[in-house]
Amino acid sequence: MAWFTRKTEDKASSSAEQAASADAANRQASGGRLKQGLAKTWQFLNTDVRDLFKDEGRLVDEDFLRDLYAVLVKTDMGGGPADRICKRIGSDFRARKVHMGDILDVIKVEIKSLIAQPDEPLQFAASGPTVIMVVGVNGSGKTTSIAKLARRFIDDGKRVVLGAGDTFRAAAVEQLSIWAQRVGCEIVKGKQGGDPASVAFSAVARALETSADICIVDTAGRLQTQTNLMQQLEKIRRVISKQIPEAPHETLLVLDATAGQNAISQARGFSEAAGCTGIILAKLDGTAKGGVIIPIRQQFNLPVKFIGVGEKDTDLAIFDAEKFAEAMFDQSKK
Ligand SMILES: Nc1nc2c(ncn2[C@@H]2O[C@H](COP(=O)(O)OP(=O)(O)O)[C@@H](O)[C@H]2O)c(=O)[nH]1
Ligand SMILES: [Mg+2]
Repeated sequence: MAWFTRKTEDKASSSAEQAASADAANRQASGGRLKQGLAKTWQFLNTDVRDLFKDEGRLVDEDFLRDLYAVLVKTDMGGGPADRICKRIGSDFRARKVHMGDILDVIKVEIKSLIAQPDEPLQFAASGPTVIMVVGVNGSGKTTSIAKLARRFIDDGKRVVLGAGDTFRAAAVEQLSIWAQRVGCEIVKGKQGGDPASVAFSAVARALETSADICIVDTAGRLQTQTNLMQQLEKIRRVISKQIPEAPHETLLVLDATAGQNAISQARGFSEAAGCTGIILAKLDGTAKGGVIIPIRQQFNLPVKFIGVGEKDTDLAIFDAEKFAEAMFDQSKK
């Protein structure tokens, strides 16, 4: 799967071949990154699910289902989904002796269906710069995710301009500047405490002026009040669309996977007000509660586009529901 769609003329076949092999390499690397992101969740599940079984298998009865439920909810998947999985296992296997593999196969199928989503590549502008706005609470991983996205685009031969729209915190502009230098892209900054909408405006203007492919706008995660923040995000959107009517083409909400259920209440605040088009689930590598993806997919009508699996600029993977469910329970497969 190409990780983005844009209608362009066909390339010469040699470059198409190159692209295909780069894509294959990327897929393989992204399988590795997914495992890296889910290693803690897998370690937890592998130990606790294994403990439910004896060598000769275990009888599926009320006791077993209660134990299994307790393990599943610890991944933060929520009571509803854990109950659904246990009911399915009860109805498929009740009064039979089962081995771990039998149960895992069913759990994986259920999880896949709980988190399934249509293939949702990023939307790119048909022509001119694509503008991506990144929102989320302080510390969720916005600035780092922007660096990762920029790195991905640059590796893909695109030219990127960043807008340091989190003018609320001095360190935020500095942090993004360091990343811009590291990944090799231009950055547009304003004064600390200045108007973030004017930074966003200048960043988009710069992208237009230099015919850049992508403009990514960072935003504040916290202001004096939530209302102020939402108004500010609204204003940023307005000034962006003044220059490019369809922009921002994507508004990505960054959620902190280690925040567990809190990530969900964070999402609620932003997803309505900020006009989000997708989610980046950051810091998956830092938690054994990777099951949080389930309520995130269930409770928001937003596709998960990327997952963050570490602090480096290469630690970003495209979200793939099927591979995600596999990697939660099995780290040996590609
Ligand atoms: N382990 C890990 N740490 C991350 C990830 N994404 C961000 N972080 C760290 O989380 C902290 C906050 O990230 P930052 O991008 O500054 O968040 P922001 O306030 O939303 O911009 C930093 O220390 C990052 O290095 C990730 O995917 N995995
Ligand atoms: Mg930041």
